[in-house]
Amino acid sequence: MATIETHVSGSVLTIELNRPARLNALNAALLEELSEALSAAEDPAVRAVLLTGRGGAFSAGQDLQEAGVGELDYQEHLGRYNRVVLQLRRLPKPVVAAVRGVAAGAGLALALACDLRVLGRDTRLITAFARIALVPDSGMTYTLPRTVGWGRAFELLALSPELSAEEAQRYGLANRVVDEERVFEEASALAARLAEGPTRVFGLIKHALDESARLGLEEVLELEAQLQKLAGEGADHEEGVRAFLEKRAPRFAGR
Ligand code: T3D
Repeated sequence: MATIETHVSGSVLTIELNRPARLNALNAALLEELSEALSAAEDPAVRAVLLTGRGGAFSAGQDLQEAGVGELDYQEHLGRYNRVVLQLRRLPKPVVAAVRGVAAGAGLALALACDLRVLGRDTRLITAFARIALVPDSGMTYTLPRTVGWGRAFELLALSPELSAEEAQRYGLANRVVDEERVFEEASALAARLAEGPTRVFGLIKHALDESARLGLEEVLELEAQLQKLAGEGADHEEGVRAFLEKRAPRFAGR
């Protein structure tokens, strides 16, 4: 693929945005290839995904130099973004974002659609949309207020400050902050650790969290009961309990 690089190490699929000269700005070709790579992540042999950007940035969002921006067919244009956001959220396995340098606009939205984010100490997060008089898209009005709260979300979206990694961590947007040169290593280690976990249950947890955002308490309790039945019937649950009783570390198969 021209704009995306992928490689598999163990059960971790790494997907790298590969347009470093433009800070991995997103264009139609990249979004198509990203979608293809995320489809490949559905392979049961893949138990965690690492999303990163080549060079000094995660992604500067929509490629503003791409021919046609401003006269786009928005249905088709945003359809490409929406598809990858839904793929990230619906993938029943954890996705870790390794965010170096800067994540802006839809680039930040992609990072927010991942399950965990590792940032470098010098990484900047910028919602960016309002800077060019656009409303947020790619799910940012869903993910951002649910992470940072309503009041902060409006400020970040309207004033679009450069948020430092330290602030991002305080706001709950970063799970880990490490030295810039250790971001990939730390995120890879996290993905590898998750890939040894109960993958199917991670998928159920992800589903439960996403659904809880739109359900009332009674419905959440009902959903938890349904998901617990599925988890309880899984081979990993049996292995987890057996390992506990035998006083050893569990060996989860992801089922
Ligand atoms: O209409 C729609 O498309 C709807 C969908 C919208 C989705 C969105 O994502 S909207 C938001 C789009 N993104 C932005 O507005 C961010 C634009 N970029 C910046 O503000 C800055 O570049 C950064 C704050 C991200 C980084 O600043 P800095 O100083 O570290 O780097 P730089 O010098 O500005 O950029 C380096 C190069 O990357 C530069 O190219 P050059 O001059 O060296 O040839 C710059 O033009 C290029 N670049 C950076 N961002 C983009 C980009 N090229 C195309 N598109 C970009 N988004």
